[in-house]
Amino acid sequence: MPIDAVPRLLCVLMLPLPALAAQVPPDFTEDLPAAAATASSAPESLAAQAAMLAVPAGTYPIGRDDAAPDQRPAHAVTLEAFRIDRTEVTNAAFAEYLNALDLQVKGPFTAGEIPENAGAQAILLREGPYGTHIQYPIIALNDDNARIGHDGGRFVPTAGFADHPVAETTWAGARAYCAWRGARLPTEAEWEAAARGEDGRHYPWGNSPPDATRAYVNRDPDATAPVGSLPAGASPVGALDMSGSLAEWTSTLKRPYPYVATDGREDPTIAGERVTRGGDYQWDNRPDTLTATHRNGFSNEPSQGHRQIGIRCAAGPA
Ligand SMILES: [Ca+2]
Ligand SMILES: [Ca+2]
Repeated sequence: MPIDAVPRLLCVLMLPLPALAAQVPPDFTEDLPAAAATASSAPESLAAQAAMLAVPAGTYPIGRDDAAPDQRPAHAVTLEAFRIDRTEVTNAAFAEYLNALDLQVKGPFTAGEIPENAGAQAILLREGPYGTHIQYPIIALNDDNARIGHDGGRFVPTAGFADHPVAETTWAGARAYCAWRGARLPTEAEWEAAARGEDGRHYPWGNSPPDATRAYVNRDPDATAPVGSLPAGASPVGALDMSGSLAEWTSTLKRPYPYVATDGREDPTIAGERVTRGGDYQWDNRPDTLTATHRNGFSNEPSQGHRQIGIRCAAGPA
């Protein structure tokens, strides 16, 4: 059983515990002003923004009747045109955002080891024990699976991981990163449309089962790969790693289908589980967890960073 599934199980068995995900997400875009991204301060983030892929307006198939109950019923959702990132957000790009925040944090420290005397604002970079809700950071740089440290007064990716996907961001941290870049998180319907297109395929690349050329999966806990390394896994719009590598935060609260954008599930001020999509490199090693419709990720703690969850931003038309 995945480690992150254990607290969810305990919560069911050992009431009363604080309800999981009961915390209203902070709005870091309001609370923490960030310097505007410029070509010199944020080259990776601006390049990702410029490379976003267009997804046409249309009516897209969402869900499946022949899959897990939370994917039923199959239905159609009409979407406005939007754009989505070609790849997952990298450690280098996310470090640019942390630097733009000008946090008063004392380094140096390496990823996973924030010292106690790092300063009051280090609380924004430190998660507490799973399920305790003692704080809601931007990213959990105190987790062993984070890949961003601090050196020379700046946040820097761990050597060798600059172009790997950023993990350990909380839901609100992921949302704030995209907003800083001039984007947002995709809704889960947008994510599925970008991954699946209009033909109702099961996987981003079609209907054949996952293999090592299409989905980066079945790996050790620290074995992420550079983003976009499997071109054969591209979705109909050209998005890479939608299945595998890291699972990806969406803007959407986990609620039963059909997907209705106006029923409150897109309200960022409501506490609760936020859907992650796409399966991840570590836990989701079965074909049914790697489909473009799978929505049962280990994302019931949006206030925590997770080693297996990353970010892909969306935006309106260019
Ligand atoms: Ca992914
Ligand atoms: Ca964590």
